[in-house]
Amino acid sequence: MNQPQKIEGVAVQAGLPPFHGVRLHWETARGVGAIAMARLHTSDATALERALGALTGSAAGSNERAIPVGAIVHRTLAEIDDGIVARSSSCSAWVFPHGGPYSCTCLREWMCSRGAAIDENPSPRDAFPEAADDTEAAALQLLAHAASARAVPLLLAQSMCRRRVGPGWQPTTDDLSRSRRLMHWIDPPCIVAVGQTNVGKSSLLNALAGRCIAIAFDAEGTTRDAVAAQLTLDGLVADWFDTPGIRDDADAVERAAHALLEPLRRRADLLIEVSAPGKPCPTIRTAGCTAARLRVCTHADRDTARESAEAKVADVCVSCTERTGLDALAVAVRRALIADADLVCDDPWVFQPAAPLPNPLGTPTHE
Ligand SMILES: Nc1nc2c(ncn2[C@@H]2O[C@H](COP(=O)(O)OP(=O)(O)O)[C@@H](O)[C@H]2O)c(=O)[nH]1
Ligand SMILES: [Mg+2]
Repeated sequence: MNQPQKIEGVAVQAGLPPFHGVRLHWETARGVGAIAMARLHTSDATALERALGALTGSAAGSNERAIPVGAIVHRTLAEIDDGIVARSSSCSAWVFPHGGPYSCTCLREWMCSRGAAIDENPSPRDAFPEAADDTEAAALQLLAHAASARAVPLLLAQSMCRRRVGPGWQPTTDDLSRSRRLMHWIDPPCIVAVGQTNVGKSSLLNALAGRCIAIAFDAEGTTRDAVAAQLTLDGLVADWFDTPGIRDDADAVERAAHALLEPLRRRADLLIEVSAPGKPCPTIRTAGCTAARLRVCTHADRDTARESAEAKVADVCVSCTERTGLDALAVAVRRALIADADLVCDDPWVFQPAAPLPNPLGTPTHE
């Protein structure tokens, strides 16, 4: 009964798949990334040995390629990818494959088809048993999902912040609002650019991205669907949506595209109201839209631009063709979403679970 046998070069108990008893949790930021993080944990060290053996093609126990506690090694992963395996304790290990969504999906399916159980929502303490306290565990869990690198120092400081204010600290409404804004470092905020046709909305996205994502052309109605890209603006990773221009004589297709965009505008964290000299941004009334707003005037390269009514009321003036004003725009965007004061406040950040919403228009192109 249950004699050891060889499957794919790995000693396993007959009848038991190699990942039997192993829980798998992906701790990775949404979107495309360089490196993904998966955590394997069990209540039984032999089960983990067996799983790691199967994953890395090394036999458990006797094999010299077995991975001892504390080791960090580079291995082939199920002949799907290669990556780093770190054995953090007898019952848990981290696997760091490449972050491409396709190879991550293949690896996850490979492990699940061999008996691994997906851990959908482990508590921070379960996910990070090595953390010194609950705050550090929660901070590490958010860190693993953080889209923006600027989250790192702030998250790492949280354990000390908590100790400083003591156990009796109660967050005020301002603390909760600040904490919500700080979550933009974790889940990319949704930024939607709106305005008349031909003011430079598509050119603005292209200028910010540094490449052609949206077609910019001086025929009205060129952008008929929302086009999205993930941009990093003053260190803040954000999903930027370019939308069709608003005009009175829109045809049926354009009007339908606008109706489809209503949920996107409602979901926006920031509306960029784009104008150009002589072309103000129409008033955008969206029921239930609580987004912050930023007024951007394009065509700053034109001689008369500065004197225009649109430039005078704009928060930022840019030239998409000369690429001027883009850094100031990036800072203004970050400030509209996360205030400067939020960055220097040393009171605790009250964490909410990272729960990224799927993009209504699919995964944006990654910048
Ligand atoms: N000179 C100048 N031309 C611009 C600027 N922004 C956009 N344009 C031009 O304006 C036209 C319309 O731009 P587009 O981005 O398609 O506008 P959209 O309809 O709002 O998306 C194109 O010919 C662009 O090259 C700018 O800042 N300066
Ligand atoms: Mg356009």
